[in-house]
Amino acid sequence: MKSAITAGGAIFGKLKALGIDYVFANSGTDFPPVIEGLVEARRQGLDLPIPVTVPHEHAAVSMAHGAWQVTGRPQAVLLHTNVGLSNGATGLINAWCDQVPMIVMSGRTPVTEHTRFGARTVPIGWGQEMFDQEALIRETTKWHYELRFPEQISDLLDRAWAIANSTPKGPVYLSLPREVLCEPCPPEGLDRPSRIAPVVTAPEPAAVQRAAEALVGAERPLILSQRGAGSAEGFAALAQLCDDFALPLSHYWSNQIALPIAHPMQVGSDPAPWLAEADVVLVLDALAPWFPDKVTLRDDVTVIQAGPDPLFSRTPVRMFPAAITLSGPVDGTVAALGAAMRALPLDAARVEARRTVVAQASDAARTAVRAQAEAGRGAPMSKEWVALCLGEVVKGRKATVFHELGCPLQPLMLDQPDSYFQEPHSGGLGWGLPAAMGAKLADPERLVFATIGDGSYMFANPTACHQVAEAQGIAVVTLVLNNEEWGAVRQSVEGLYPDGHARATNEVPLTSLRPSPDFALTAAASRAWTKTVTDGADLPAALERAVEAADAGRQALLNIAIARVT
Ligand SMILES: Cc1ncc(C[n+]2csc(CCOP(=O)(O)OP(=O)(O)O)c2C)c(N)n1
Ligand SMILES: [Mg+2]
Repeated sequence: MKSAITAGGAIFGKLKALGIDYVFANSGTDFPPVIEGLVEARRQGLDLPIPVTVPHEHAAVSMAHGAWQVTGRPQAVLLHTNVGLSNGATGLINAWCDQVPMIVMSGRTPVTEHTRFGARTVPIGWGQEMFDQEALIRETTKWHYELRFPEQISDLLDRAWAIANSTPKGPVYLSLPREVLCEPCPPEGLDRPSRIAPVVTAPEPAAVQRAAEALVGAERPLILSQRGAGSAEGFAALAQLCDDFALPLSHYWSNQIALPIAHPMQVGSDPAPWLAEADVVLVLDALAPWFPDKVTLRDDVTVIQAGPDPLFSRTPVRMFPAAITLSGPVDGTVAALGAAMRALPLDAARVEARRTVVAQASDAARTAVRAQAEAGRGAPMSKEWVALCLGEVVKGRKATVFHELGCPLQPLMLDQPDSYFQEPHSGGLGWGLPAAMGAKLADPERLVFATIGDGSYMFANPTACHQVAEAQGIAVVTLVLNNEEWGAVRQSVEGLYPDGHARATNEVPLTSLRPSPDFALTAAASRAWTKTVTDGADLPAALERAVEAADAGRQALLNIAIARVT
């Protein structure tokens, strides 16, 4: 890059130099220097990220989220002033909760009323002004700032990128006043990667040693994992660790897998019976590792908490004990723990005895999961049956299943580290479909499914999503698990008031989504391949056809009739 360029375009060049492939954008009157600058940058022959027009901001942020999950490459989002940012704020709550790095920017309405180039030209210039626009996302970003001068672009984005990628990772935000975007930006620094290296933390060696001694000496150890093993290497290392030391692992409310579901040490989604007897519990990147209202641990239990932010310091109330705390990315911690544990003397007989017990329980749990899933094969069918069928279809393929009130984890029987992503524990619905789309866009060879409830599908702004999928050739397969209600809300009412008034009614108020729209028509409006499936017996064939459509490059949607759970 030799000559100055409009600041709005300079940002794109710098983002590419930082390794960003996509800018998910939803534009407005703050964008003229961005759009003009983008074309100027193209004409200068600069290497630029691909700008993707996304007609809803929640979808834009969620696409960046999903793209990062399958590639490990952070992406950027560019929104319109305060109004675009507030529409994207739920996506940021999700990215924050899941520790997903991304650079989010939004315009700032012009601060000048006349004379200066870029000053206010329409009434929204006044209407969108805020005293503190950053307040909208302050709690859900690691760093936030406003661009004051065009020559700051390179250095500020270096800093933003490095902070987003530091342990624990997370989103950052930069607001972009229109007058600054209109100014020429000097070329220095715009074409080089960040001069600032991200911080990667590692657990204290003494703490690793104590944790290793506790785990090797344990009679009844247990691992609870919610957010996977950190990387493919971490996944393999954790499987080896569980194998070598016969360590049972439970996927309690997990939104990624840490161990293949068929692994003999994978004991399912309910840790309660294991927790009650455990003498050492390794909590591996788990925000809410058990249900304190229902679970009583042994008095002499040693709880080890490990993860990028093992005490989840930005969560106000979280009192789970931590006798030993291991701070750092999960893969590094697993490697360090493994090395320390293998250096210690081992009671091999005890490990082998435990292996037999755990493997039997693991096997029995899988058999029960399968039987329950098969029993849900009717018309309408269960979510578990859909999961079982989907698991068969993806076997042997490079595939990822996104879940938002969708296919439950256990019957899917997945075995790859990046094969499953569930909505973050923040639960800002509308994430599943666009996250799956972001993943498919960033890794088109991958077979990608969005398995989502009918409520979640509507939260996703489906018309916007299908429009983007068609425009960008994103051949994602959407499975709408349609029970014609917000089942989770109804079940929550019935859980809190099991003998209550609401439960006694035929239709619990504020939870019904009847009459259900014909979602196949919503997707067909953007020329998706679609089918409605009402009988479980027809599902395997329908899934095969949907996958064929996706393999041929066309988005597909199955609207699947799901039985209400009582
Ligand atoms: C943005 C947002 N609004 C509301 C909620 C509250 N909520 C949690 S689960 C749920 C219902 C989900 O319905 P659906 O996707 O159809 O799944 P189901 O429970 O019926 O299987 C709602 C509304 C939320 N989590 N996020
Ligand atoms: Mg539903």
